[in-house]
Amino acid sequence: MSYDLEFVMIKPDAVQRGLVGEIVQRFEKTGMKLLAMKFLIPSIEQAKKHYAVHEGRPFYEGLLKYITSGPVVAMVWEGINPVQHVRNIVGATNPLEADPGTIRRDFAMTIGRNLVHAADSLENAKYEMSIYFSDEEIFSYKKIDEEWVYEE
Ligand code: IDP
Ligand code: MG
Repeated sequence: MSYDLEFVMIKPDAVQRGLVGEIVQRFEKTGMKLLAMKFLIPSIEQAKKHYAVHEGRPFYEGLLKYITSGPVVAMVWEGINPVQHVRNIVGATNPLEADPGTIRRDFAMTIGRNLVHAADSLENAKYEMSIYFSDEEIFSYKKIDEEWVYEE
Protein backbone atom coordinates (compact mmCIF):
# COMPACT_ATOMS: atom_id res chain seq x y z
CA MET A 1 0.00 0.00 0.00
CA SER A 2 1.30 3.42 -0.86
CA TYR A 3 0.26 6.94 -0.10
CA ASP A 4 -0.70 8.90 -3.19
CA LEU A 5 -2.02 12.35 -4.02
CA GLU A 6 -5.35 13.47 -5.43
CA PHE A 7 -6.19 16.91 -6.82
CA VAL A 8 -9.62 18.34 -5.96
CA MET A 9 -11.27 21.67 -6.73
CA ILE A 10 -14.36 23.18 -5.15
CA LYS A 11 -15.87 24.97 -8.14
CA PRO A 12 -17.30 28.53 -8.24
CA ASP A 13 -20.93 27.41 -7.78
CA ALA A 14 -20.09 25.66 -4.51
CA VAL A 15 -18.26 28.74 -3.23
CA GLN A 16 -21.21 30.96 -4.18
CA ARG A 17 -23.66 28.59 -2.52
CA GLY A 18 -21.78 28.47 0.77
CA LEU A 19 -20.84 24.79 0.51
CA VAL A 20 -17.06 25.08 1.02
CA GLY A 21 -17.08 23.92 4.65
CA GLU A 22 -19.49 21.06 4.01
CA ILE A 23 -17.46 19.80 1.07
CA VAL A 24 -14.06 20.08 2.76
CA GLN A 25 -15.47 18.28 5.78
CA ARG A 26 -16.52 15.27 3.71
CA PHE A 27 -12.94 14.76 2.54
CA GLU A 28 -11.42 15.63 5.92
CA LYS A 29 -13.55 13.15 7.83
CA THR A 30 -12.27 10.18 5.80
CA GLY A 31 -8.88 10.57 7.47
CA MET A 32 -7.11 11.73 4.31
CA LYS A 33 -4.37 14.31 4.81
CA LEU A 34 -4.71 17.83 3.39
CA LEU A 35 -1.37 18.79 1.82
CA ALA A 36 -2.32 21.99 0.01
CA MET A 37 -5.22 24.41 -0.20
CA LYS A 38 -5.58 27.65 -2.19
CA PHE A 39 -8.43 30.11 -2.77
CA LEU A 40 -8.05 31.59 -6.23
CA ILE A 41 -9.82 32.61 -9.41
CA PRO A 42 -8.46 30.35 -12.17
CA SER A 43 -7.00 32.24 -15.14
CA ILE A 44 -8.14 31.29 -18.62
CA GLU A 45 -4.66 29.78 -19.19
CA GLN A 46 -4.99 27.58 -16.10
CA ALA A 47 -8.52 26.54 -17.08
CA LYS A 48 -7.40 25.57 -20.59
CA LYS A 49 -4.60 23.40 -19.20
CA HIS A 50 -6.91 21.86 -16.63
CA TYR A 51 -9.59 20.92 -19.15
CA ALA A 52 -7.38 20.31 -22.22
CA VAL A 53 -8.82 16.80 -22.64
CA HIS A 54 -12.28 18.28 -23.20
CA GLU A 55 -11.24 20.73 -25.95
CA GLY A 56 -13.65 20.44 -28.86
CA ARG A 57 -16.53 19.03 -26.80
CA PRO A 58 -19.82 20.95 -27.05
CA PHE A 59 -19.63 21.98 -23.38
CA TYR A 60 -15.95 23.08 -23.50
CA GLU A 61 -16.44 26.86 -23.87
CA GLY A 62 -19.12 26.88 -21.19
CA LEU A 63 -16.87 24.84 -18.91
CA LEU A 64 -14.03 27.37 -19.26
CA LYS A 65 -16.44 30.22 -18.51
CA TYR A 66 -17.83 28.35 -15.48
CA ILE A 67 -14.48 27.50 -13.91
CA THR A 68 -13.03 31.00 -14.40
CA SER A 69 -16.19 32.79 -13.23
CA GLY A 70 -15.18 33.24 -9.60
CA PRO A 71 -13.09 31.97 -6.70
CA VAL A 72 -12.51 28.26 -6.29
CA VAL A 73 -10.76 26.18 -3.65
CA ALA A 74 -7.93 24.03 -5.05
CA MET A 75 -6.71 21.22 -2.80
CA VAL A 76 -4.31 18.31 -2.67
CA TRP A 77 -5.30 15.32 -0.51
CA GLU A 78 -3.08 12.39 0.40
CA GLY A 79 -4.22 8.86 1.18
CA ILE A 80 -4.22 5.27 0.06
CA ASN A 81 -6.19 4.98 -3.20
CA PRO A 82 -7.15 8.66 -2.91
CA VAL A 83 -8.55 8.96 -6.44
CA GLN A 84 -11.12 6.20 -5.89
CA HIS A 85 -12.01 7.50 -2.41
CA VAL A 86 -12.44 11.08 -3.54
CA ARG A 87 -14.43 10.21 -6.66
CA ASN A 88 -16.72 7.99 -4.58
CA ILE A 89 -17.38 10.93 -2.28
CA VAL A 90 -17.91 13.33 -5.21
CA GLY A 91 -20.30 11.09 -7.17
CA ALA A 92 -21.07 10.67 -10.86
CA THR A 93 -20.53 13.63 -13.20
CA ASN A 94 -24.28 14.00 -13.74
CA PRO A 95 -26.00 14.61 -10.37
CA LEU A 96 -29.01 12.70 -11.74
CA GLU A 97 -26.84 9.58 -11.84
CA ALA A 98 -24.90 10.16 -8.62
CA ASP A 99 -25.43 7.85 -5.65
CA PRO A 100 -27.23 9.12 -2.55
CA GLY A 101 -24.77 10.48 -0.02
CA THR A 102 -22.39 11.85 -2.65
CA ILE A 103 -21.75 15.57 -2.92
CA ARG A 104 -23.22 15.86 -6.41
CA ARG A 105 -26.36 13.90 -5.52
CA ASP A 106 -26.91 15.73 -2.26
CA PHE A 107 -26.27 19.30 -3.41
CA ALA A 108 -26.30 19.59 -7.21
CA MET A 109 -29.02 19.57 -9.87
CA THR A 110 -27.26 19.63 -13.25
CA ILE A 111 -24.10 18.31 -14.92
CA GLY A 112 -22.98 21.83 -15.82
CA ARG A 113 -23.06 23.00 -12.19
CA ASN A 114 -21.78 19.96 -10.33
CA LEU A 115 -19.83 21.73 -7.57
CA VAL A 116 -16.59 19.76 -7.44
CA HIS A 117 -13.74 18.63 -9.65
CA ALA A 118 -11.61 15.58 -8.83
CA ALA A 119 -8.79 14.19 -10.97
CA ASP A 120 -9.59 10.77 -12.47
CA SER A 121 -6.11 9.19 -12.21
CA LEU A 122 -2.92 9.64 -10.20
CA GLU A 123 -1.18 10.84 -13.36
CA ASN A 124 -3.82 13.48 -14.06
CA ALA A 125 -3.85 14.49 -10.38
CA LYS A 126 -0.11 15.20 -10.61
CA TYR A 127 -0.57 17.22 -13.79
CA GLU A 128 -3.53 19.20 -12.44
CA MET A 129 -1.89 20.07 -9.11
CA SER A 130 1.10 21.44 -11.03
CA ILE A 131 -1.24 23.94 -12.73
CA TYR A 132 -2.29 25.47 -9.41
CA PHE A 133 0.54 24.76 -6.94
CA SER A 134 4.31 25.00 -6.85
CA ASP A 135 6.14 22.06 -5.24
CA GLU A 136 6.82 24.20 -2.13
CA GLU A 137 3.11 24.80 -1.62
CA ILE A 138 2.38 21.07 -1.27
CA PHE A 139 3.38 20.29 2.31
CA SER A 140 4.77 17.15 3.86
CA TYR A 141 3.99 16.60 7.54
CA LYS A 142 3.04 13.95 10.07
CA LYS A 143 -0.65 13.83 10.97
CA ILE A 144 -1.30 12.50 14.46
CA ASP A 145 -4.12 10.08 13.59
CA GLU A 146 -2.34 8.18 10.81
CA GLU A 147 -1.95 4.92 12.71
CA TRP A 148 -5.66 5.03 13.53
CA VAL A 149 -6.70 5.55 9.93
CA TYR A 150 -4.37 2.97 8.32
CA GLU A 151 -3.33 -0.41 9.72
CA GLU A 152 0.40 -0.94 9.92
P1 IDP B 1 -15.83 14.72 -13.97
O1 IDP B 1 -15.80 16.14 -13.44
O2 IDP B 1 -16.81 13.87 -13.22
O3 IDP B 1 -14.46 14.10 -14.07
P2 IDP B 1 -15.74 15.02 -16.89
O4 IDP B 1 -16.40 14.09 -17.85
O5 IDP B 1 -14.26 14.97 -16.78
O6 IDP B 1 -16.43 14.79 -15.45
O7 IDP B 1 -16.19 16.48 -17.28
C1 IDP B 1 -15.55 17.60 -16.70
C2 IDP B 1 -16.57 18.63 -16.32
O8 IDP B 1 -17.16 19.14 -17.50
C3 IDP B 1 -17.77 18.09 -15.50
O9 IDP B 1 -17.50 17.98 -14.11
C4 IDP B 1 -18.81 19.15 -15.80
O10 IDP B 1 -18.59 20.32 -15.01
C5 IDP B 1 -18.52 19.49 -17.26
N1 IDP B 1 -19.36 18.70 -18.16
C6 IDP B 1 -19.17 17.43 -18.57
N2 IDP B 1 -20.15 17.03 -19.40
C7 IDP B 1 -20.98 18.09 -19.53
C8 IDP B 1 -22.19 18.31 -20.28
O11 IDP B 1 -22.71 17.45 -20.98
N3 IDP B 1 -22.75 19.56 -20.13
C9 IDP B 1 -22.22 20.53 -19.37
N4 IDP B 1 -21.08 20.36 -18.67
C10 IDP B 1 -20.47 19.16 -18.74
MG1 MG C 1 -12.85 14.55 -15.32
